[in-house]
Amino acid sequence: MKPGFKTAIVRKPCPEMTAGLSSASLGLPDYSLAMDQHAAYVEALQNCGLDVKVLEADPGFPDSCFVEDVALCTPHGAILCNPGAPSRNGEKLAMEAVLLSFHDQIDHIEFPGTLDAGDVMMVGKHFYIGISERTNTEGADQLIAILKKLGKTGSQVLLSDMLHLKSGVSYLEDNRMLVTGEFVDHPAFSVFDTLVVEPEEAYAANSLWINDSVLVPAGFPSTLDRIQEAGYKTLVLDVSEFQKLDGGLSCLSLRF
Ligand code: CIR
Repeated sequence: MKPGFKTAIVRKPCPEMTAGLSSASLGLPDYSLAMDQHAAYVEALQNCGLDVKVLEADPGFPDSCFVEDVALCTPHGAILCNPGAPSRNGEKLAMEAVLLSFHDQIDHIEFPGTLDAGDVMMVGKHFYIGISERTNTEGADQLIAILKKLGKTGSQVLLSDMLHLKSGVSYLEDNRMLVTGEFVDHPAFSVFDTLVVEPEEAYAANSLWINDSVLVPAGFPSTLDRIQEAGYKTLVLDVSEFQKLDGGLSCLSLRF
């Protein structure tokens, strides 16, 4: 069954985002343009029928607009992650309070486990968990135990190149998945119909299904064509300033 999201949580970028983590070599983000792009992103989520809770910018954490990494929201409960980058770990404190405004209780990933939810991809009741520089096997094992309690399952996928699992694979529902790089022909995803994203457009593998629409980053025409040919309604969004920090469309929100 498709998830049918009702709510999203986002956090505005802060001027300090120029000090965010990056491996992209695309230059520093322009804060003012990032704010405009973020506002357009919020509007797109609203156009997909979501009620969007917009959190104020947190200048103490340059990467804090990438809320996806800090929590995992499932249809049956929320989990506070333990982000693997030291400069981002403290983002979880503010997010805990936000999650508790939606849930009576939440679960936690704790040291020595680390887990960024950018490494977690939900496919119905099953969750694929990337083992990356941010997410370790202890974190993944803790998450699998929590998921079991919630009536769900999880499995681990070892990453070699990507920052996060969802940097290279996105589930578009209906058994269909966008894949690029190390995930093309990956045995973990062999049961899915895959739409392969060419290496030149690898960033667009992080496109985002929301309630039968797919948000696609601007500037990746062949991936856009492929998604449209598969029958999806698409919304194209320019997120260039977040790409400069290795962040994509999924990273900018929590959806549940
Ligand atoms: C980071 O390196 O943590 C941020 N600059 C980008 C996070 C992107 N998040 C994601 O892929 N889920």
